[in-house]
Amino acid sequence: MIRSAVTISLVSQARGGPFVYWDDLAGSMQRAKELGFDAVELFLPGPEFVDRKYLRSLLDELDLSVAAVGTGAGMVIHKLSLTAFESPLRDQARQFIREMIDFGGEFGAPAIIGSMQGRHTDQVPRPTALGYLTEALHELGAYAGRHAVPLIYEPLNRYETNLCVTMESGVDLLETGQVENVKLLADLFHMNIEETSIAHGLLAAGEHLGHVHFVDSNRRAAGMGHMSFEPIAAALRQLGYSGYTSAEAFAFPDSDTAARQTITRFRELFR
Ligand code: LER
Ligand code: MN
Repeated sequence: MIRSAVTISLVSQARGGPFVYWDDLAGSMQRAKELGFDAVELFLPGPEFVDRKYLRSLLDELDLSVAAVGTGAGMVIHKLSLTAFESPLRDQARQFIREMIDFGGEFGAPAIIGSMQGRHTDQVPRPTALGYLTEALHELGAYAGRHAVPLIYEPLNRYETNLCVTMESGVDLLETGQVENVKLLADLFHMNIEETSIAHGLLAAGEHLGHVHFVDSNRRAAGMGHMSFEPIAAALRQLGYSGYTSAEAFAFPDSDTAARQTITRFRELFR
């Protein structure tokens, strides 16, 4: 069964970004529960930012799960990247991600590599960057396996990376590199920019699909843009997808309205 999740960001440097709830962890989790979400996806400044016992107690009390944890703060705050020219920055990026894998793993949640993939540049040509990325996915995928969770890799749109921007290129990266225990994240916003057809993109991801960012064409909550969700839901059903569709969307016009709109559209499509 497909499960619902909603994002919570505690990263002040990412203000204005596509996260539904902000700042107040306990209050946001309470609202997620009241609205009927199964889980929360957490975007944190780092692995030590939230006390693990406190988070465990909130999850138990509210009967919520953690769908995934983001690692983008490594880029936003520390300017780290798995494909940086300077090798210490690449090493620190891996270390940051390992620590986020450990954090998420404690809650049965995978870590997501999105913006931490970086991009190829004049200094780091495409084959070199793809080599760094593949090597990192090998190591970090195996590392995630210690917690019995996958690692999640997210193709982004062309304005955020020039490495993999479609599901097909993500599949190619994983298969050519023989990378194990790494799944793909299908972010419908990025796909709306890059894919010929979002449904075909999902089907191309196939068994590699591990997570979905559920959002409309304009990055507002599902139902507040011009995305055709029926073919998307049909493709997910055809795949037998049983992971999360997680609302990574702007808090527009406000967090509760975006969350309520998301869960309403989720129920229409998947329940
Ligand atoms: C992260 O999930 C994402 O989609 C990126 O656009 C954030 O930079
Ligand atoms: Mn995303």
